[in-house]
Amino acid sequence: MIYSATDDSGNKGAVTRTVIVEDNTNPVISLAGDAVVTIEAGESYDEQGVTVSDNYDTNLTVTIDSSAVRYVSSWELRGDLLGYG
Ligand SMILES: [Ca+2]
Repeated sequence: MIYSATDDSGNKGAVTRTVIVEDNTNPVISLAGDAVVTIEAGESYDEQGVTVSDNYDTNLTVTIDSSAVRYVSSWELRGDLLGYG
């Protein structure tokens, strides 16, 4: 922004202000549904999705990393319960 002033003799002074706009606020993402979902083996999984919002952006990109999906067999569950897992 440039601010300027002119006196009655036509002398002019000016000063500039630089405004830096930053977005340092992370988007807020929330699960729709429970954080832990248990399904029967062989059944399909219905993705419940997420809701996202941001302080500035409206065209947010949501990605899903399915590498965190873990199949737990009943044997593993038994092992966990018995302290072998
Ligand atoms: Ca933001």
